[in-house]
Parts: sequence; structure tokens; C-alpha cells
Amino acid sequence: MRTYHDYYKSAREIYGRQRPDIQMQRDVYGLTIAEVHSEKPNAFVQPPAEYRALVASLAERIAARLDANHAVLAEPKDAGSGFAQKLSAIWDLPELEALGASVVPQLEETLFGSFAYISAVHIYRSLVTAEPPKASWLWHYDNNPLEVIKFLIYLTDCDSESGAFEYICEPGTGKGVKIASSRTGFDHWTKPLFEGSRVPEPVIQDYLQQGYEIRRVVGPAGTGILFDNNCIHRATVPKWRHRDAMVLLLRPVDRPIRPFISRTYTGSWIHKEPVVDPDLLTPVPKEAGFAAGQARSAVVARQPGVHARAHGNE
Ligand SMILES: O=C(O)CCC(=O)C(=O)O
Ligand SMILES: [Fe+2]
Repeated sequence: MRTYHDYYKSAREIYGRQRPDIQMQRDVYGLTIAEVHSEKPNAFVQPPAEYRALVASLAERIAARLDANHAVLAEPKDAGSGFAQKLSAIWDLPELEALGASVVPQLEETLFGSFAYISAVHIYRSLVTAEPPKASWLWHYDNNPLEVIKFLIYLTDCDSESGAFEYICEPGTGKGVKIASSRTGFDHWTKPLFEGSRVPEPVIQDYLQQGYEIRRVVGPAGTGILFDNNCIHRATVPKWRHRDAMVLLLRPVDRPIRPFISRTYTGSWIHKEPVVDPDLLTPVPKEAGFAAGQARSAVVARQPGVHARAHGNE
């Protein structure tokens, strides 16, 4: 079995041979957090002309399902949490393929220097709730292999009181703060540095005292956050309006993966993330209870809501 690092090295060589036109200076290791705003150019993704329309259409389709509590994942283990509604099916959304087609080839060129694979898509609504924050609503990092990148896209307009993504950033540079991953491949796959890969409050306070800042990402639907998920981050609890969002989990791959989304190789909530073996391009169900057939199109009441836990922590 190969480590993620070795796998990536070889994936870059393969891509470099196929795309000699690209002078690839960058790699994923240099990325912390890049915000993607339509009005401001960034180094990685230029939203294409049809981007706004695609996001609007996708957002509408998803909102209709979430409003009706249709195809929302019920995770009985954690009934009682009112934090999020998770959409169970991500494979029947035509706009998702189009979005992948507009974003992934750009990231292959500008970030990975290799082909990239959307290994999972997570779609969810952060609900307005008075419950104390938990799971991804607490400071955490995802403890994923270093080559795993997330692209989060807001599907609803998001101001500072409606569930904005937050991260800790370095004064001056605005760079995110990475925590060392304990899962980088078969030879290094252990428990995280901090339990549950949650970052304890005293550690956050320490950063703030040193001059680090908390930054909230706000913007209209379509605003994106491209981030190394080992940077300290969290979702915030919406105070007055829910927030719908979609997260593409991306990693290097040694061949072009087209179409970008498929039932065969794109995972979602019910699948394990990450997997130890980078050569494995098949989603692995999280636990026996969620094996084939258990990805229900359950109709669950808003209260109790659905389970929410820090993504990628299990
Ligand atoms: O929903 C958010 O703003 C944060 C999500 C998150 O923690 C993640 O995708 O790793
Ligand atoms: Fe996270």
C-alpha cells in the first residue's frame, strides 16, 4: 500500500506527462484557506459564467427537499440534535456534475498539479437553534491526510449571523493555522493530537493572545471556501436564518475521473472519510448499520433533527 504522499507524487508525475503545457509550481501543501468571492479574483478558481445560475438551480432543488424533510438522513444514534439536516442522496442532482466539471479541472491545474477526485459530497442545512454548539460547530480540524482538500460552497446567502464558516488566521498574512494530521497513510494512522480533533478553548485563546484573528466568511450564495481541512475552523450556529451548504471533498488521483460524480465512486454522509488506502476509489460504508440499503430517504421531523458531528472524525 502507498502513503498519500507517495501516491500524490506519482499522480503529479502522471499528470505532468499528460499536461506538459502546465508549469506546475504549486502543490496542495501550500494551501491553507482561500476564499472564493465572485467579485474578487483568487489564485485557484474563477467561477465560470454559468456558475451563478448553476448554484441557484442546485440551491433551489436542495432547499425544496430540506424544506419538506425529504431525503434527509436520519441517524438514530444521535436523535435530539437540532443542528443540521443532512441530505442523504447526492447522486441525482444534475447541477452537481456541471459544477464539478467547471471547478475540478481548474483545481487540477491551479492547486493539485494532478488529476483530482471528488471522493465525497456533503450537503446540509445548518439550522437556527438555541442548543449549545457541538460537532463541527466547535473549533476543530478534520485530521485528514495532508493531500485532502475541501471546497465548501454556500447555497444560501450568508451573513455573520447566519451560520458563517469561521477560521483562525495569522495576523498579516491571513493564512489559516494547520494542526498536524495523525492520518497520513498506512504507516501513520493513529488517534488525533487533540481528542476528537477538537481544538480546546485554551489553545484558541493562546492563538488570539498572540495576535491571531478569527475570520468569518460571509457572502452571497455561491461564495466558496477552498481549504486545507487541517486548518482550525468551525461552523457557527445561525441566529436568524438557516444556511445551506455543500462540501466537495477532493483528493489527488492518478487518472482522470469523469464524470465527476457517480454512485460508484462518489461517497457522502454514509461513507467513511478518509480511507487509509489512496488507491481505493470506492466509498466505504461507515458502519454495518449504514450498509447498502440503509441510506434511507427517511422523513424525519425537524425536532428531533439529525445527527451532526465533526466531519471526518470517526
Ligand atoms: O459548515 C461549515 O461551515 C464547516 C464545515 C466543516 O467543518 C467541514 O466541512 O469540515
Ligand atoms: Fe471541518
